[in-house]
Amino acid sequence: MIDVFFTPTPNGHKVSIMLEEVGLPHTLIKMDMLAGDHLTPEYRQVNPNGRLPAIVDHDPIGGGAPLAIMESGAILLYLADKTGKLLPEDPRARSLAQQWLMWQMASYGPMQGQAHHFIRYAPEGQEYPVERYRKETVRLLNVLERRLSEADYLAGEYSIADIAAWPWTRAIRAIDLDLADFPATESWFEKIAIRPAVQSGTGVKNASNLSSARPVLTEEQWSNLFGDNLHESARAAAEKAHSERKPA
Ligand SMILES: N[C@@H](CCC(=O)N[C@@H](CS)C(=O)NCC(=O)O)C(=O)O
Repeated sequence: MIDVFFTPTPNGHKVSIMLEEVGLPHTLIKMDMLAGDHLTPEYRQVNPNGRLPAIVDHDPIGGGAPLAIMESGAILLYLADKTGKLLPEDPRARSLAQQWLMWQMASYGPMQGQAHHFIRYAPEGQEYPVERYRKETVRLLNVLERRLSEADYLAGEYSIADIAAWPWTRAIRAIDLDLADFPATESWFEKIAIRPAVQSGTGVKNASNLSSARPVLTEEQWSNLFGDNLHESARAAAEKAHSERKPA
């Protein structure tokens, strides 16, 4: 059994979709980020970075004690390893899957994540970062569009690279971008959206239904997501670990 520390965001959906695709039994532990569930010392034992998602595999590859894994890309690689599914065997296709997975983890997710922050959460009127991150997201969508114009899937066949990029492509609607401007990406998106594992992993039949409303947060919720509570939890964890360090 695998515990999934889960929130229904693009990074969370990568893992819930993957687990449905490979058919591994799992328990979703719903974490309320607004309430600061991710800031506790207990959760930091699972994910030292204090972010979501993370998993704990109680029956890990190689046996032994339960294994905690952070970072959605590392989780996808681990689950592919564990099941022998969705990471091609062929060395070229395997490398392509890894390349596009790293591209999503290093660029497509983080740049778009910043666009979401400045468009939907930061104080309004900050034109430069809004323009910078929305344009960077459009650039990355053009990179995706080029690739998907020459191949049906990112690695040639459906793989963890598509599972990583799909939820972030779904999210562009919330920053007022239109998938219709990227036709090859749109047809790839629709093809994946009707997969049963994607529908059960996201809990929705219509992947296009994604709100772009600007959330209204209390001060406490803001602090848990972006402010002092978030930063203090990381500082306190480092201080505690330092004070418990054994002399060399
Ligand atoms: N690179 C990480 C990013 C994780 C991440 O930033 N997750 C967001 C939710 S999608 C989060 O935990 N936000 C809470 C916070 O920033 O404190 C991954 O792919 O797992």
